[in-house]
Amino acid sequence: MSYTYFFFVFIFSSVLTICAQNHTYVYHDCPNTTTYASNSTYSTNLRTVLTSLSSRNASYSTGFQTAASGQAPNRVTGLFLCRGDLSPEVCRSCVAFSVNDSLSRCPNEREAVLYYDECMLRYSHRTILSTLSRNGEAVFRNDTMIPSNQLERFSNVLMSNLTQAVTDAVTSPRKFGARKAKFTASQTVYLLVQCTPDLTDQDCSTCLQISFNQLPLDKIGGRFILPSCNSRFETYPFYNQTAVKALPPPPVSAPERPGKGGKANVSAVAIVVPVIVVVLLLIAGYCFFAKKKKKAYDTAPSIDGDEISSADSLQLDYRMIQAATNDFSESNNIGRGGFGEVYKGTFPNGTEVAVKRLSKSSGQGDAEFKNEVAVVAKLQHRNLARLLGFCIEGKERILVYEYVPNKSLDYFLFDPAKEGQLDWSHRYKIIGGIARGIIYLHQDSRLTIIHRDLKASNILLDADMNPKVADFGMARIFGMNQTEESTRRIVGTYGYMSPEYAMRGQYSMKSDVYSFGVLVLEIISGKKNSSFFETDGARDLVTYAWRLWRNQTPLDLVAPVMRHNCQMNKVVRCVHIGLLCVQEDPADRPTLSTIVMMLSSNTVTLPVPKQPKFFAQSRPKKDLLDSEQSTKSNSVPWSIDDASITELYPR
Ligand SMILES: *[C@@H]1O[C@H](CO)[C@@H](O)[C@H](O)[C@H]1NC(C)=O
Ligand SMILES: *[C@@H]1O[C@H](CO)[C@@H](O)[C@H](O)[C@H]1NC(C)=O
Ligand SMILES: *[C@@H]1O[C@H](CO)[C@@H](O)[C@H](O)[C@H]1NC(C)=O
Ligand SMILES: *[C@@H]1O[C@H](CO)[C@@H](O)[C@H](O)[C@H]1NC(C)=O
Ligand SMILES: *[C@@H]1O[C@H](CO)[C@@H](O)[C@H](O)[C@H]1NC(C)=O
Ligand SMILES: *[C@@H]1O[C@H](CO)[C@@H](O)[C@H](O)[C@H]1NC(C)=O
Ligand SMILES: *[C@@H]1O[C@H](CO)[C@@H](O)[C@H](O)[C@H]1NC(C)=O
Ligand SMILES: CC(=O)N[C@H]1CO[C@H](CO)[C@@H](O)[C@@H]1O
Repeated sequence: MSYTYFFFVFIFSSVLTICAQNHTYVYHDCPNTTTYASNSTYSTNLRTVLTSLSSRNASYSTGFQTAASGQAPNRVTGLFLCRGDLSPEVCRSCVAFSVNDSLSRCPNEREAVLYYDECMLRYSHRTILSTLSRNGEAVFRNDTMIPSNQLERFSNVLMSNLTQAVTDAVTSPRKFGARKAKFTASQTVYLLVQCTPDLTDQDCSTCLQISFNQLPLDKIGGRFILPSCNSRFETYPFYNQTAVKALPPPPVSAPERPGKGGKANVSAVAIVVPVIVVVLLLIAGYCFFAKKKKKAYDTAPSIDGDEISSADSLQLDYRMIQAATNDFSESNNIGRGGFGEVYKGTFPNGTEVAVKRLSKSSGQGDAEFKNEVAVVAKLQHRNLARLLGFCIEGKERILVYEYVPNKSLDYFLFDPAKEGQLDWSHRYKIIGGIARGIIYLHQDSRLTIIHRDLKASNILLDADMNPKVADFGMARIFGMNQTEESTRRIVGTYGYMSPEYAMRGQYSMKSDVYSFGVLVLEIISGKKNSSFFETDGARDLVTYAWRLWRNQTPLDLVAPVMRHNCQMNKVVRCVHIGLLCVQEDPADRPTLSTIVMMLSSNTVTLPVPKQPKFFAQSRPKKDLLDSEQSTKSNSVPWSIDDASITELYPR
């Protein structure tokens, strides 16, 4: 043994350590609900598992390794999975990095999953092998949209090639598939799917279906990660294409052979030293090269931490909410919505929230409730009120939203003392913002959420009077069937409901368009559709607006408070759009993306509106969840020129 050997090993490992930096962290999940004590058996077992996973003999060449230690209840099972295209060296370096990283990110949690661009590390006290798991899943999207003229081609190419990649993965020993596909002459999309190889083909396939169904196919990049599988696509090469072509890779012998210094002696220094120099140069070159290359394919999307949401991380403590709302005190009550009372809450760190205490039982179990909340919490858009978390305490269910300071649109619009605060530019901005929020619900989120209860009191205004649509996704949270296009449970508010929804329970994106149309007319006129005082023989705002339109005096609709201070051509265009939205036949109503186009361009020619239809109801009624009988028997369809109904009721 010579000092040369130690010198060599020292230098070599320091270089390797430098090389081992920079594995791109993506996300981790380690619920602090189950923890271990630092001196416990569990802690010892976990160390054993982590040491074994990062030991020299773990199988970095297959990219997957499991390890277990101890007896239940202190048994620890762990595993790592490296991205299928990586060399054993990169895999090993990522695993070493993640093991080290786990100690600081998840210092005493019994189970954890940590994701990096190059690998995933996972451990648990449960049986995790050969089991499809969704605990700790997350979605990431690039904010940049695919241009709409390429959207169809893009999603078709992506979908068909993803399906093919899933088949490749399921049938391959490494459970890995990667492809690239051109979607225009010059643009290519790269996609990758992978399961942990312990899954059965069936589970792998199921998991990847879950994963790729959540991918945002209208964005230029995205990924969906689960402990059992993941999928990702980008419009730049983020994996090593050469390596993918060469799969399955030949088993590679353990790296770091040069340290065979056992036989070295002083006389060998003359040979060893130049070798060291050469090797160091090679390593340095490799590091340099690898870093450069990394730039080429690893300009990974900067992951927006805000996009992460998983059911567990959203669950809040009941006592904390009680404290924040002063035990739901009357003075904290800031309103009541269709689904319960809303309270203002303030957490100890000063964060203000709106706490909605659900009044109606949701008819589904805790697990489904949690899942749906997690889904709805993932819907994030500038023009949507953000769902921050939830709480379950016995039968009580609570939703926690971001607090929006300026109350809701109705509070300004219909109050003579406040309507002056909304000038034309505010109102125009609000109309556009609502439309963009709903487009996101309808198409951009990949979920197709139909709001079903759009109304002025569901449009919150932030400090700059930007609108935020609230109360979306409630049908999901309440466990209503999302696939049926017709429902017996009507959630909605008279005055805003489309005729086909109010009468037959048929809803579609076009029923939201109808409600949007009513909102636009309300925003321009400052009058409430459902408590409209008879003007010129019209009994509701929709009819009134139509009469003015027919008489070619649409500007008479404009709220007096801003009549002398608005852009007339835009106002007329908005009235026109509003009337197109409230057409009786859903097919005659434009989609929201068309509406946004109509709003933003003065050159798009709008169709001529026909006489709209408004549906009035013969008995005062608030929100209608669970009131199917009353909607069927007590309400009558009402054509606007039908004089048989003489009264209208406020909602
Ligand atoms: C879990 O973490 C949250 C936030 O970091 C903290 O407020 C809560 O007290 C923790 N719970 C436990 C049981 O440690
Ligand atoms: C671990 O246990 C030893 C004795 O068993 C004790 O002295 C030490 O303080 C413990 N350390 C921690 C961090 O609890
Ligand atoms: C590595 O080898 C040691 C000794 O042969 C063995 O105890 C350990 O379980 C091995 N680790 C793995 C991950 O195979
Ligand atoms: C392990 O993590 C600590 C910080 O948590 C860091 O200082 C150290 O360099 C890391 N070691 C390796 C080998 O990455
Ligand atoms: C994949 O993408 C290409 C375009 O590059 C397309 O022609 C092909 O149909 C897609 N589907 C499959 C299964 O390869
Ligand atoms: C890509 O893979 C090939 C073949 O495995 C390898 O020679 C090359 O170094 C890899 N490139 C990078 C940047 O890792
Ligand atoms: C989106 O993708 C582009 C290019 O593909 C990349 O430069 C950017 O960092 C990505 N942004 C996010 C937020 O992922
Ligand atoms: C993203 C990242 O972790 N970058 C680090 C890569 O490593 C160098 C040093 O090796 C750091 O300075 C960077 O911050």
